[in-house]
Amino acid sequence: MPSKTVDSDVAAMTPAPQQPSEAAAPPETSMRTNSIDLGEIEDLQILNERGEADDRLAPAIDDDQLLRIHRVMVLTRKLDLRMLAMQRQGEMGTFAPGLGQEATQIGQIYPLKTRDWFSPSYRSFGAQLWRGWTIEGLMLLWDCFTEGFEVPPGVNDLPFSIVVGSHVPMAVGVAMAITNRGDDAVMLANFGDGAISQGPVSEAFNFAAVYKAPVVFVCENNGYAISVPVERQAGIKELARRGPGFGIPAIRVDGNDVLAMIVATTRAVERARSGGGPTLIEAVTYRMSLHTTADDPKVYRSEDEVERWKPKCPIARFEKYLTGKGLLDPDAIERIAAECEQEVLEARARFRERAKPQPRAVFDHMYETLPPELQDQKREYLEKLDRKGVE
Ligand SMILES: Cc1ncc(C[n+]2csc(CCOP(=O)(O)OP(=O)(O)O)c2C)c(N)n1
Ligand SMILES: [Mg+2]
Repeated sequence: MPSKTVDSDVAAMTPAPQQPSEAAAPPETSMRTNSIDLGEIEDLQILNERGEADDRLAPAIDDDQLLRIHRVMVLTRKLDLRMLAMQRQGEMGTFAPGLGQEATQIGQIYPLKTRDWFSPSYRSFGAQLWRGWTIEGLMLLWDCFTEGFEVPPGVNDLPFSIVVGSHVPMAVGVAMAITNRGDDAVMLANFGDGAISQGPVSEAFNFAAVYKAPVVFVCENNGYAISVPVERQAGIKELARRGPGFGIPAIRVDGNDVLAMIVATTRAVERARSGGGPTLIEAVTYRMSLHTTADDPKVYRSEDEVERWKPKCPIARFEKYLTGKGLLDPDAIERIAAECEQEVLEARARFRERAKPQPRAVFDHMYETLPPELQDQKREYLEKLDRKGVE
């Protein structure tokens, strides 16, 4: 790589070269430098904040599908806001809102076929809705009922893990198995800007590159890993740059632009399906809400920063675009929002029917055969419930 400048500290630390003989004069380019030319990385935006599309780049999607994409984005937001309210009212467990990441979610999942695989992080219920998870199932999941974690029949998704980044090597393993079986499917795994610093994610990148696994990595860069801003997470501004060092082509996408997400992911899925191996997509977005309901972001980020992201709202932007195409108008936008709200409330009623605490089941799901010390604890615990008359 050609050197551009020589950093003075590095020059000072570099041992003085031995006096060269005339014949063995070192070529100038052998001088050590820490000035690294990182090269270009592709950036993709199709819809600007005014909802105007770059027609040369916009994907050909028919009107029904565009409206379906919009509806699921709105449904995702309604579910998000409702679960937050339920948590605040004591009706929901700790949960991780995805407010502001709806385009990243629906855009990445749209190009997948039913036979493809999806390995999500915990902040992925928008994509899960698209894949066929039910709203009440997701409510059960976040309220810690084990049946909520059951993958719906016919859906090729893996359950998520809270251990940050731990699912990514497994996703690559599934992708390698797809190749070994000669199947025509791809795996898409998503994870956060914090997860990309985890060792297993680098190991997963390496395996995927070496074995040309049919996998798409989507790094949802929402600016924060709990309270750690991305600037303190990585020494590079563009996390997409992590890809090329492993031999993985990468692209940086406006994650609040659903069309750009669809185009980038479609390209990556096609590459994976045709034997071209993995792609890394960095989706640049923003976590508008809390890390989880156990978090208060006011203690580590400014209100101004959040305000600056509001005009980039992925739903408002897509609505402007669809309005410009004559597919939506203010009445339709209001009607769809009301229908989605109603859908969530009806699902909440079904959730309430099923969300019955099962105190007698607390020892049931960890071991097939309980170790002796836990058998003792279970007996004591059940006796206590009997004494208290708890069913
Ligand atoms: C291995 C591990 N370390 C720490 C945690 C605690 N933790 C939970 S979420 C999180 C931040 C992850 O940030 P990021 O990957 O950016 O995803 P985001 O939450 O922003 O979607 C951390 C540190 C964990 N769950 N697992
Ligand atoms: Mg993050």
